[in-house]
Amino acid sequence: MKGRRNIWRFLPLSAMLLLLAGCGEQRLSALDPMGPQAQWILDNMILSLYVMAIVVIVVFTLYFIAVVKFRRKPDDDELPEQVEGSKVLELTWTIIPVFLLIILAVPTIAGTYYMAESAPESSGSSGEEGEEGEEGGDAESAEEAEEEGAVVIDVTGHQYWWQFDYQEGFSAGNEVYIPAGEKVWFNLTAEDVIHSFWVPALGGKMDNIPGVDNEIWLEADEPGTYKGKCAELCGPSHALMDFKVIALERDEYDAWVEQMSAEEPAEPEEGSVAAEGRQVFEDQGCIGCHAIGGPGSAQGPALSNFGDREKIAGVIDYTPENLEDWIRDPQSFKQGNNMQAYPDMSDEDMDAIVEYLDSLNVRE
Ligand code: HEC
Ligand SMILES: [Cu+2]
Repeated sequence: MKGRRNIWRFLPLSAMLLLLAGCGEQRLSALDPMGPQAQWILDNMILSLYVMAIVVIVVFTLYFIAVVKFRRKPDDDELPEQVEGSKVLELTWTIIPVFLLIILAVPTIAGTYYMAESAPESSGSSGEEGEEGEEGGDAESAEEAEEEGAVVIDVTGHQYWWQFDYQEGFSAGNEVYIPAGEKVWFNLTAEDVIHSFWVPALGGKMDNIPGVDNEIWLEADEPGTYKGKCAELCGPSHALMDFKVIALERDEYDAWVEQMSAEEPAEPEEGSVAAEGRQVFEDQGCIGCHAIGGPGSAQGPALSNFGDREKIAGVIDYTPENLEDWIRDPQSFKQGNNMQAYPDMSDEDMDAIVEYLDSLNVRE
């Protein structure tokens, strides 16, 4: 059974795998699930594939039998017997699809509830405390999840970056850290237009809608990096609105949170190039859009741990040259993004700023 399953997995997908072959260890495939929700989605896809395959095989077999058996033969010159209607046939092709639909519906509905599960032990409470704010039941269930010790992260979609606000009061841009092996809850909303939060290897997608609070949970079986995408066309750089989910062992995650929520983010050593960069960062107004330490802002991604980033702005390889090019001309990388350009910054200031940003690391 297992072996056969693998064939089903690979046959229709070989073309897709070829397309993805250049991507390396990106973990961007819904066909290679790394968490329980993604596993459920794949299992259901395979089940539907079986059902559809059976229908196709049966229908086409009957069709070809009919074509061959009842074709006109050389000495046929009379009309065959003309029949109209058949109760048996009508019943058969009504009842069989009903069974097939039940086979699909039962797991689909069960799975929908499984995925829509809002939080541990949240059932039945939405009536009483729902008055507090406009958020209604979702925010409340997330609160309860937090009480249970579950990690709850607020996710805001912006053209074209992701803001991740943690309950501990700090913010992370474009790369979200979670503990592996447990359900993590994401409260989804958007600042400007509709975006959609999708980490194919971990689970389903859910829209980020301005003024609406959506909720989704994801779980990563193992520590690792999982690529995420915006899955709702949101403007010219929609396709570049990538992010990463970085799952850590629980103790590493706790250490990371502790670092990120430090009262005072570590200041660069006095007199160093990085300290100079810190000054330029303030003088040039970068600080107005980019938080370093503490809560984030809607103007631009928090850069508190920028030195740990694997990518710049979600899509550009992290190198000093690319960082400089980004600061000088962000539009050349992501058309229509909202960062101010600094084409005329002196090389000295630029080097200092690049050094400073690179010094902002929280992980060893
Ligand atoms: C008007 C607000 C604004 C100002 C001022 C600004 N930025 Fe940005 N910056 C943004 C926005 C918005 C993005 C996200 C762009 C995107 O990906 O769509 C961004 C992205 C970035 C990124 C990539 C972040 C990531 O998560 O990978 C870096 C690095 C950066 N800015 C550095 C700077 C520096 C250095 C300055 C000052 C010289 C600066 N920014 C000034 C708005 C601003
Ligand atoms: Cu988007």
